[in-house]
Amino acid sequence: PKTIYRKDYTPPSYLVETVELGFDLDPACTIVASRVQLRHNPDSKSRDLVLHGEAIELVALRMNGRELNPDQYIIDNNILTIRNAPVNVLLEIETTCVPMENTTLSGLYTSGSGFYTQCEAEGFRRITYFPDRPDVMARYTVMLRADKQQYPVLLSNGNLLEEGDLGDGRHYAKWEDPFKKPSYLFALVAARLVCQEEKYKLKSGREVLLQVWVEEGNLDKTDYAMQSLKNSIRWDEERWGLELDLDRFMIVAVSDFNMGAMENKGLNIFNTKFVLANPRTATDIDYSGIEAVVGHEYFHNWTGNRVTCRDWFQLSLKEGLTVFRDQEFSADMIGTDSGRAVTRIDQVRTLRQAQFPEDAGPMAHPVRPDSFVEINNFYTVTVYEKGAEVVRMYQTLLGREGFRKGMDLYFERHDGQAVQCDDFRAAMADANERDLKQFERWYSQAGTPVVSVSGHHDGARQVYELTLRQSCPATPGQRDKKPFHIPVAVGLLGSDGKDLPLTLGGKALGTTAVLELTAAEQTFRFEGVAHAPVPSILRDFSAPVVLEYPYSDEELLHLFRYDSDPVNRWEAGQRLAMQRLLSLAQAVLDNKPLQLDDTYVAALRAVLTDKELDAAFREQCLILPSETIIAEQMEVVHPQAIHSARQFMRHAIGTALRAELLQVYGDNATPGPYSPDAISAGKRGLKNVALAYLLVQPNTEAVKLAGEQFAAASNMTDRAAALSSLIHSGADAGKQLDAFYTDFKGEALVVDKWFAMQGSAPHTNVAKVRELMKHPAFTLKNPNRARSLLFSFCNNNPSQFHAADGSAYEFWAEHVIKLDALNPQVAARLARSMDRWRRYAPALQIHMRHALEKVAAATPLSNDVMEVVSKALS
Ligand code: B3K
Ligand code: ZN
Repeated sequence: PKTIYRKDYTPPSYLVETVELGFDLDPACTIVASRVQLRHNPDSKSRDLVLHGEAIELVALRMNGRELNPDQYIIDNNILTIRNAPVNVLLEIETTCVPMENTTLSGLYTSGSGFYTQCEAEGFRRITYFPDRPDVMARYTVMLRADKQQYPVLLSNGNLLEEGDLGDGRHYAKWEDPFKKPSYLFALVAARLVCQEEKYKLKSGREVLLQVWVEEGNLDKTDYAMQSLKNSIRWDEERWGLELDLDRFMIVAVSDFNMGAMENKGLNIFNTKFVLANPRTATDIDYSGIEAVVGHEYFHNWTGNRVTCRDWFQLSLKEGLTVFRDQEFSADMIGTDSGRAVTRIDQVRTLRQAQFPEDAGPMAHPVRPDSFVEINNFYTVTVYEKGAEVVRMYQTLLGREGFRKGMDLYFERHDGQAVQCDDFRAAMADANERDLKQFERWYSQAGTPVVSVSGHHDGARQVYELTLRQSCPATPGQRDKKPFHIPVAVGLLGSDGKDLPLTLGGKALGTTAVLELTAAEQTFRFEGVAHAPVPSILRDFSAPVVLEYPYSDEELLHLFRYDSDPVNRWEAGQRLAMQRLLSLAQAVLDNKPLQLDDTYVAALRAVLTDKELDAAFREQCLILPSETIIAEQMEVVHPQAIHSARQFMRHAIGTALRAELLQVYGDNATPGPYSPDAISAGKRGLKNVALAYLLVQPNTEAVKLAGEQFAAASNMTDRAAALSSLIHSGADAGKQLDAFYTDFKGEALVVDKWFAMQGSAPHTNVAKVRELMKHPAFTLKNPNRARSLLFSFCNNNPSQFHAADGSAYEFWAEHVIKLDALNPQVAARLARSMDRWRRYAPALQIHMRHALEKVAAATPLSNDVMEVVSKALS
């Protein structure tokens, strides 16, 4: 496999003006006729016309009206080259492909009884020969022809120009996209679908048509997606002054899909998981996922589509920015400060659970990678979530207004262009007349920076000094790191728990100051501080770093009780818990008795019972760091010890706070019709986390409570939570599992939950997973189903996945290989489960290495999986 480097970028030799595509859709053989008008790019020295093509048959190729013989072009390694082409070229290309055999779900494929496409990153070349790179932007016209009975709905990007019958039982539809776009944003859908539609008035007064297309029978699950779409349109107008540029905007749900959704121009294609919801089938988390993803894809229309990426190394230009935008959207939809904080806490959790480990492992890469083998492996938490943190830091440094100015300038300069991360940074800097040169390191250096802080109080001079030191661990290919430009938001708490007014260099800064750490070490002197304060550092998680500060238990308890910054208040609780979890895990290893101190329990009790606090925030405070996050804190990882420690602690909390948990459980019922709003969802979340604490181990009272909740639940959130608590406790839940399956076997997304709950339950060992795979509803071919069982076992059930005999690693290897034959992108995701193998106890490492080597030796093996396992082994 070939490595592609960012430094090797060259501009395209030819630019495309217009593309006319004709499709004769047939699952067994689709004919694609393409007429492409190209012109030599004056920025390129080469006159070689380069087209990509993969897994397609070339039937005919004409240039400027003349048929080309096979000796007039070269096809090598999926690249078709016409040497020394004229300045103006009209290409007419005819190709065929086989959608029904396309299990990769990239390019044109069938799902159920319909046709769908996925072109990002390099799927368009699986449809026709084309310069399939994002810096080639063109206008598209698309003619679709298909059997009318089987495929009554024919959709593509932009506006519908005409449709009609062809006489032979087939019909056609002609679409035109008025906007230039890169090929990765092309889409078509031909299927038997129905839609919920609505006319929507933009602020300008223009009316647009909104549609959500689903399979018949799912029309009772489209309301929330439609509502989220309308909210997204409104929010983009209000917060950023960005208007929908098309007269029609469509969302299509498909059940076979590699990821969450895709922002094709005017025709977003979604995994059903992020469209379909009603109270009976979807949980609160599903609802908020729908809101976020509908928003995310819609926001791409400006950040990604109107302004796109020059090359795939710039992926975070659109993804980091668009994740930031969807995060802000979700936060604004809740509207309260504490609601915002809860969304922020969730983001911090994701970073620690997935991004920090990625940044510390064999696949570590900068937000803007320098090289890749397979670009699909770089749709990562680093590019997306760390990328969003990088965007957020601009806003923290420049303020909301300054950030908005930068955004405005970015669109003013680059609308209609394919640009680089540097262009975004330049817009931010220029609009604010700020030097953001050093900030570039957030794009070029991988790894999670560590900020170590020490405090010193000088009572006589009434000065409080904070000294900040930064460093960043080595990552593959990057040994030495230069200092980052890090915004560190800081507050100081007095002994009464109140924020002190902050003064730095004679300047009053309110109660939270954003310190700009740019050197390896810097000291900041706060004036007028009479008594030693407790510092609240990295408020609102102002930078994606690891913060080290030698907090005492007393200081953490103080912050956990009083910090006015809810994220740091939660963080103090997490630190208190982590210290205990790590000592407990050590005690397990040393065969020492386990104990949990009353101080911690009392602090938790105070938060749990504080009715001034939102239920959602209390819920967050109750959730202990995950086994994965704990593992990242250990020199040598012992998954079973971690599991035992965490279970012990949860059990101890559940026992000590039994009365309060029962009280909270009762107080947070949500009677009446279901609503996914944040207040109601927060109550259900708190109630269900209380139930889980009461049911760490099976006991008559809690089993009864969960059984009753399961039977009486009027919504999926409560029903799934009850069932999950039962299964996770190890109680006999056979009856409920059967009932759940029987009730929902017609709802694929609910069956996914049924598998996922079992896959992640600590009593589910690899033998049980193998047995579940024999269930008639299981299939590896559907990515959601494969993820529901395999990924939840391999990623969310560490104590079983890391079974001492290595049997689960063998299972992993076997299924990475099996999946790879069907769908390399999904297989490569599963391959990532082994990223951190070098940190495990030596006995486990031996088994892990074997499993990795087994995968690496398999033939054939996709570049996707090869890249992941070879980096893991190297
Ligand atoms: N842009 C797509 C992701 C495409 C993934 C290709 N392997 C979805 C999104 O980020 O909105
Ligand atoms: Zn995206």
